Amino acid sequence: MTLNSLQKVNKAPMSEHPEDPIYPVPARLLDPAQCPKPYISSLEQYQQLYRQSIDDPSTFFGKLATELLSWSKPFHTVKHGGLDHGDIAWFLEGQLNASYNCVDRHALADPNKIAIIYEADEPNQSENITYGELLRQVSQLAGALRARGIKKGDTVAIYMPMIPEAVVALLACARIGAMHSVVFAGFSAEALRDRVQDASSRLVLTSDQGKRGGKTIETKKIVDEALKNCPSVETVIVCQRTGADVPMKAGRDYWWGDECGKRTNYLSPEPMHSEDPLFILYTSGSTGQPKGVMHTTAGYLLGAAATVKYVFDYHPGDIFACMADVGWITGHTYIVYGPLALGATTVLFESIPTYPTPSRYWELVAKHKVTQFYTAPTAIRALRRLGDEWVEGHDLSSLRVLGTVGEPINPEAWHWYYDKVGKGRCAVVDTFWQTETGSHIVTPLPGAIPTKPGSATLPFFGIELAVLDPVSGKELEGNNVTGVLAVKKAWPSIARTVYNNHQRYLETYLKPYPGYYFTGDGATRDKDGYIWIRGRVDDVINVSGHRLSTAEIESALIMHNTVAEAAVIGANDDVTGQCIHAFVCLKPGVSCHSTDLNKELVLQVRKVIGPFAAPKKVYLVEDLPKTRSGKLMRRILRKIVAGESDSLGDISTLADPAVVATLIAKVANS
Ligand code: 6R9
Repeated sequence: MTLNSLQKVNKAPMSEHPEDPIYPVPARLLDPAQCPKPYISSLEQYQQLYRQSIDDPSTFFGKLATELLSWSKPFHTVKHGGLDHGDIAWFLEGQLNASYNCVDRHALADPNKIAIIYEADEPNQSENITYGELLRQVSQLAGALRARGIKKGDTVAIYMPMIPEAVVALLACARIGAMHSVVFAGFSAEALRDRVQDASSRLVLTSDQGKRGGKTIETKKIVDEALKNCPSVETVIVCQRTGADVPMKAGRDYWWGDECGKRTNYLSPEPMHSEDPLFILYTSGSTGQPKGVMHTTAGYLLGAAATVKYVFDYHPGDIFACMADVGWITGHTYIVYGPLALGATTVLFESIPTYPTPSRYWELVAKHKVTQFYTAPTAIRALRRLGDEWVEGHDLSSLRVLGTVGEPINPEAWHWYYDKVGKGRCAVVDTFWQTETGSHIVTPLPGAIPTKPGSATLPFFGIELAVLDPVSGKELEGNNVTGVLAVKKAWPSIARTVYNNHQRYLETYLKPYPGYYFTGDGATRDKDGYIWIRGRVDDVINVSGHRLSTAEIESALIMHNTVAEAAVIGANDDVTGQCIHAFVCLKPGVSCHSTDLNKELVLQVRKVIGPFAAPKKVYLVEDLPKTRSGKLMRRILRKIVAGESDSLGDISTLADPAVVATLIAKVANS
């Protein structure tokens, strides 16, 4: 892996309000007349428990796993292995089933309790699904999967819109011990194909179409296109979202309703070992090839449940609303597994924050009396821009905890969230974590940890952080240090491997700094020991909280028949955090002045990866800045786009330093 860490760790203070006070825990949260008592209600209590979790993880997590999860066979050994050898294992002899934990035990206790509030694309179409109903639906689909030959250890791809059946799909796989591999339904046919092939998925769960923000998405058509080249797929089960007439391939495609209708309403869950895989989820890294990050059953589920309990301070009766898509890790952990493991009511939101108006989120909160609300800074920034009038006049008094995730939150957006949405009465939790960490690793606890706008604050239980010098790998002790963020010991929900490529797991996460888990993010530990995440130090771009690799976008561009070479960088963007700028060199003889070609290249990326990866700007250029050994210097492009051409640093190693002036002119004129 090549790390540009030194240049990329942004040492400038993040907060534009250095005089900002520390925000104490809102008094309302600690007032028993107004709110349930937070599980962790003082900084001292957090510190004491945190110490225990680090000094004696076996006792701490052994107790938590017994309290929060139901086991069909108890574990005896809490932890084994670690970061040195990449042989991490937790709760070794134990057996449990994730769908039992997320459905059965709550359905048995109270079948009428609402598990899912489905807030459909059109606001008047919401629907409630009880735990009893969820158990029937999960059992039926699990039975249908089995009847189609899916067994423990097989992979099932899920490419679905945000409808209740998507949640049922994850849980049905978990019920029979099949690994799910959810592919975000914004990915293109080609991206879906690559992920289906990599995981050798045997069956695909999908829908006829999708609905989002009033638009129709041709989900099944995309699946058909993808499956032209996926010999491992024997069966496709299609759920009806719109009832559209979609082509069904005889002998391969079956209707969800027909398949489930034939099955019994109860199917017993497959007992799974703690370390049996639960799912794979693809994420972008430094190379063009996405990684199938694999999570196992017990540790992941414990991380999910424990963070919903402590970070969101979930209490029985709360209504939990995470606005992410189930296609990303945030949806897996905080729409499905975490809330359902605790028997919560979870909101499944099919639409977008601005449909039909920018009040949609706040109408949803008022309508369902949401207590915990979780979204991304990009949504907060976009809504803030549209004006306060959209948030005013809605009854948001049910809210206690406001979460953010996906990228650093700038203080302006934090303040708006805290003041306008939370009315100063709610805790804002800026939760830092990753697909690979499974659940939050640096985050405030609402009743205990005072916050600073823009800081993810302090580590969650069991997370021993280190800020490392990016070059020497030495740990930077004490406060007021900036480097790369790493974790010193394995915790229950850390990913165990990259599907079919353990070597890549070791090389990406454990070998860059031996003995540590490397996050790929830069971070500062400030004078009070608070963590400020500085963004990725590898070639990953974060657009609206979506992780994209420069290499992946570049290879999509190069597939276009006019393109000789491409270099992609992340530039700052007021709404999406970062956006993509692409520098493209055309093949000899291709004219570089066509605006149509610009559009075509953007379309090319949409087609190969998906609309969310589309470059905001494409520059057609004669040459790219390269070293004499041919290494692309993206750093120079980043500086030029950021308007920092006067501080390009050493460009003497460039094969042709004259390229720089041409690029500066090109960017200035575009
Ligand atoms: C959960 C999720 C992970 C990357 C991560 C970092 C960025 C996530 C953040 C944050 C600053 C936060 N990130 N949360 N940066 N503050 N609170 O987003 O997973 O899609 O794997 O992305 O997102 O750069 O490394 P994933």
